[in-house]
Amino acid sequence: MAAALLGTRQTPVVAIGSAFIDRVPPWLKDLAISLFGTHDKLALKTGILVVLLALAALGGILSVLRYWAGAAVVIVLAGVAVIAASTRPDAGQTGFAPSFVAGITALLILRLFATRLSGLVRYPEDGVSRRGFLQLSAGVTLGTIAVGALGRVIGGHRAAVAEARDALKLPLPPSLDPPAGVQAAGAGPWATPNEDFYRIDTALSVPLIMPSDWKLRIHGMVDREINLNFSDLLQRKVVHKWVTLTCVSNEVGGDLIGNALWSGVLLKDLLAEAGVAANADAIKSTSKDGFTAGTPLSALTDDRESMLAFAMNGQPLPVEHGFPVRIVVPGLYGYVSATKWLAEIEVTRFDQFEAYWTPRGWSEKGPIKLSSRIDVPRSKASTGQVTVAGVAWDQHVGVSKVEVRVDGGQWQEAELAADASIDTWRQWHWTWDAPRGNHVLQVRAFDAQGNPQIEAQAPPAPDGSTGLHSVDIKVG
Ligand SMILES: Nc1nc2c(c(=O)[nH]1)N[C@H]1C(S)=C(S)[C@@H](COP(=O)(O)O)O[C@H]1N2
Ligand SMILES: [Mo]
Repeated sequence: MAAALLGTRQTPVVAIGSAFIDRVPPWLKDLAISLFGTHDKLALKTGILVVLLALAALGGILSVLRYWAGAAVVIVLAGVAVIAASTRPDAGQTGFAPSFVAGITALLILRLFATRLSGLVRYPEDGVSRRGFLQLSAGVTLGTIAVGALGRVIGGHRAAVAEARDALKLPLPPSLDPPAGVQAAGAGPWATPNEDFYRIDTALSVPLIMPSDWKLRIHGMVDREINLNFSDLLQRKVVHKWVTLTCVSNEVGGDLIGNALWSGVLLKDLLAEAGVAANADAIKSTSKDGFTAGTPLSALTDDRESMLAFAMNGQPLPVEHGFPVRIVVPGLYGYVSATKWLAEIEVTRFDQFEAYWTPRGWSEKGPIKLSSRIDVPRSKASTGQVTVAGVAWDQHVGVSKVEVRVDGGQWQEAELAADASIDTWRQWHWTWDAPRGNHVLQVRAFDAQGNPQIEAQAPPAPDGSTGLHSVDIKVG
């Protein structure tokens, strides 16, 4: 159940089984395959469960004699599962958790049984203890079956979607390599790997959509309604484009920003095909789970290549990032544009609707604000030549200059890495001859027209934070 809720495949049995498969000598693997054929995995799981039952029985017996001896068996067992789960290549950040939860649950249940059983061992004829024990056994059994079944329903659907995702053949970009020269010395990766891409949404459990079930309806103030399924979408002309997404909730210096190579179909083409009414000024996009975003039509029909994206860095969208289809609009914060698990697009007018975040205190329109961030160093440096590096962004406007200053002194121009386009962030670096002591580094950027970044501090609400990123560095 915990694995299903957390969306990880690492149940204790799967984790230990997978770790075991990776470690068995080849002859044993071959023997298992020759004995059990394609049922070798079932055989392994059965074997694990048999060993588990035997150890559980041992733990139970020990716990009646001495609770902690039984508990030790459980702790070792759960510990092995936690280690196995957290060292799997696809462990992620939550892989260890189901085994951990299993260990805690087992300890609690062992405690309940141990108290009931020790009474029964002392007074075998006592009907009350006997009934208590039987009731507990029945309760634990039923509870286990119920929770397990629920976990299987949730997890099974997720697994089916993951499998369908793995099996997709998508029109992919010719190369996943970043354009030449965009990486600045010392800065973090210019292209954000999917696993490290920030995730922000209101979905407590992610919508699980089979590509074969995905449908999009484009309607409202249009001449012709368009209905698309996933294979219709893939038949269309596909573009690949690097775009930096940013969340309006990003604090100054924050990490709710990521840069990826998106593949998809231009919204401009679809909207032209639908025939948009002259007095329409917005689209309201709705996700499978009911989130809505309101986006100015102008940002979808101009030359910025806003798209219905189905791939991210050459892979089908990860489920958390909107599988199978989301919107990507360069230059606008995610909350007004980047609808994941897209289900519907209504062409309309801003005076006709309110999108999800508007009545919750966020601005109706959300162009991204010019910002910059220091990535290295963040807290310490040694005296002498220190590389100061980071990113600056003003999507769909562009960054023309970045400056750094130390302890409020003169602004010094940093060196800019190459610009992939005005729709991505731009890296910069600057070499600092760092003297011993505590210092404050600050950065500011200028947009393509030479306007400086807003220095006044403002919080994210209602339309994006402003202020300069400062870091305190201890040099020594
Ligand atoms: N369906 C849905 N799409 C959504 C959201 C959401 O809550 N639900 N959040 C938006 C916000 S606020 C942001 S910043 C981006 C984040 O996209 P990411 O999680 O892929 O980084 O998705 C946008 N799309
Ligand atoms: Mo966001």
